[in-house]
Formats: sequence, structure tokens, C-alpha cells
Amino acid sequence: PTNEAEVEVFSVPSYACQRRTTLENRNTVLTDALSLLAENAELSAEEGRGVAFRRAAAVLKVLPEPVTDMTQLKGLPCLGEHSLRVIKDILENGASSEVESTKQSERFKALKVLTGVFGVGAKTADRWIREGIHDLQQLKDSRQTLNRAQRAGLEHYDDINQPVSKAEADAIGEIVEEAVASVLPGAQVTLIGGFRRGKLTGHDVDFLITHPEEGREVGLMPKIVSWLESQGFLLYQKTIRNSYLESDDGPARPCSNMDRFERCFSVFKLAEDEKRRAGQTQSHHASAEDGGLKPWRAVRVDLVVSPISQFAFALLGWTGSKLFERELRRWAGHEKTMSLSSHALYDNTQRTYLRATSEEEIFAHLGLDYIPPSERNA
Ligand code: DGT
Ligand code: MG
Repeated sequence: PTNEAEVEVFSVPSYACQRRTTLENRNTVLTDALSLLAENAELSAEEGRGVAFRRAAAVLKVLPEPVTDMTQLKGLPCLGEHSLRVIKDILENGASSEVESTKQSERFKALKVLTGVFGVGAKTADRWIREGIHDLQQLKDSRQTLNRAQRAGLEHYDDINQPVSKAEADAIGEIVEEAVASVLPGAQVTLIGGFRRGKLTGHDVDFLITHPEEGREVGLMPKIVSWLESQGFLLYQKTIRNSYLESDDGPARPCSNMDRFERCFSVFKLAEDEKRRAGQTQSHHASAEDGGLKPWRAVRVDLVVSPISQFAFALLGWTGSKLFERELRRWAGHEKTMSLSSHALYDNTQRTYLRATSEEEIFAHLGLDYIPPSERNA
């Protein structure tokens, strides 16, 4: 639609789960700026501010044209005063002073570097910064006790912070398929996360594993992990047990906010020739080490096992994007009085669980048009 002044005015629904967000983005300058402020807020334990910036960026991602004038933003949802100020700054001055000063700030740079260590969250990084640790050398020199994840994260820092390509994700996929087929024939492996949404790179590779016969998936994760370990594919792994059924301390109790699937956080050792086997011809990543070429790289891989009865919810819940997931749950709660998790959908009015065997059914239960994975890139 066009207003009287011939300025393009856009109309956008307010929940990201009502919108089709492809990877095509005409406003990357603006969305990169808002995403950086979101990241800074998240790293500073200001989750609310982080979400506000993420929502604002997500609205700009669906606009069909680059924004050139503030009047084009009239009536758009989720653009708060702060986000509008940042956008205005960029449109008028080519850059936002707040974004630029955040980028330059020692604190932000230190938070980024330290949380780049696998196993280090914002809270730990903040504590280290207060103790005067701002970079990896200072971390190594300090006598901080690191846990197993953090030690692996530090050891493989460069690899883990290099984006994973789709070819590498596919190569890992073949290895996971082989592991799963060896330990439980008939079990199914599905690529989830950003790669399922069509992203060309990712920070990790995520897989969901299930078996068409309910119950057959019980105890599957340790078997997969043992197989991978025996073949030398794992540099690090930590498997989180189903905390609902097997709690170490005291009686089993449901923890509604937490995921109760078996989950494995791992670091894979991906050999260059595994990549070639999976169809990639050239190796673009072989770094010099010990005077020779390192013929492999470390890749972060997450595995999740779900019973088939929950598969559709797990698939929807683990495909992302993170904002899309958050918005689905907000829509369910605020607009439908339902509770959505990666396990189930509960109707709080009818007091009943709503079954689903496909993502399409879940969108239908929620009264939403179906949005395919490639359009969930909010
Ligand atoms: P990436 O890996 O940075 O390229 O991007 P994504 O979208 O693959 O992000 P990632 O790998 O952090 O997470 C994949 C999706 O899985 C994400 O959209 C939300 C979901 N997810 C991640 N961690 C959890 C969790 O602890 N619980 C639940 N329910 N979902 C999670
Ligand atoms: Mg991922």
C-alpha cells in the first residue's frame, strides 16, 4: 500500500509466528545493528531489552524493500522508542552512535570473546571480567578452574568459532546416520536447527532422533554416543539424562520449563576426508599445527532423542529460529490460552492435551497458517 506522499508504507502482523521470514533480508544494515544491541543486552542479563531488539529486527526482516524514511515505519508493530532511535540514527547519519560505541566497548568485546568459549555463559564471563580477565590469554594465565566443557571449548576455540558449512553439516549427518543405524536399525535422524531452515552456515549442527515404535528410543542416546566414541568421532560429549524420570536427588518431579529429552552436547572431530566422502571436493579449512596440516576440524553438534509421540512438537521446537519459538509460545499463551513446549500442546481452557503427528497439525491447533521451516527465519 502507498500513502498520499507516495511513501511505501508496510503492514506487518505483530507475532513473528504469523509472518513468513525467509533468509532474504533487504534491511541487513538495520537488522545487524539491532541484533548487536540485542546480543549486548542478552550478554548483560537484560533479557527483556534483548527480546525487544530481536522483535524489532524481526519486523524489519520481512519488509519487501529497504527502509529509507522513518515515515515508512508508521503503524509497524514491535518498534519501540529505543529501536526507532537507532533506526533513525542510521538512516540520518549512516551509523548508530550507540551501536558503534557498544562494538568498541571493552566490556562487550570481552563478553564476546569469553562466551565464545564453549561452556561459558554470560554469568561466568561477567565474573571473569570483574576479576580482570578480558581475553583468552588472560584466561589461560589465570588459575581459574575450568570444567570439562570449558577446557574443550578453549582447546578448540578457533574451530568452534568458525562457521559450520552446509557441506560439513551433511558430512556430520552421514556419520550420525551411520551411528544410529548401527545401534538401532529403523531409528530416524532429522536435521533440525538453522540448517533445516535453509541457512548456509551455522554455529553448530542439530539433530533430532526418534524411532517409529514408541519406547524403542529409550536408552538410545548412550548407545549412539558409545558408537561415536569408539569410532573416534567425539572430542567432547555430555549427555543430559531425561531429568523427569531419572532424577538423582529425591523423587521425580516435572519441571515444566525444562526439556526432558535425552540430549547430548558434543564436539565432533570432522576429518577432511569425511567431508569429501559426503560430496565436498575441496578442503578450505586445514590449519597449520605442529608444523603440519591439521586434517580435521572441531564442530559443535547437538543430538536430541524424542519418543515418536512427541516428535512433531520436538521438531517444531528445535527448528527455530529462537525468536520464532518464543513467539509461538507467546501466541499460544496470550492469544489461545494454551501452553506449547517441545513435548506437547496443552489447552488450558479445555484442560486437555492436543495431539499432533505433524507440524502442520500444531499450527492448525494454534489457529495459525502453516509456516514452513524456510520461512521461520525471524
Ligand atoms: P545456529 O546454530 O546459530 O546457526 O542457529 P540455530 O537456529 O540452529 O540455533 P541453535 O543451534 O542454538 O538452536 C536450534 C534451535 O533449537 C533453536 O531455534 C531453539 C532450539 N533450542 C536450543 N536450545 C534449546 C533448549 O535448551 N530447549 C529447547 N526447547 N529448544 C532449544
Ligand atoms: Mg544450530
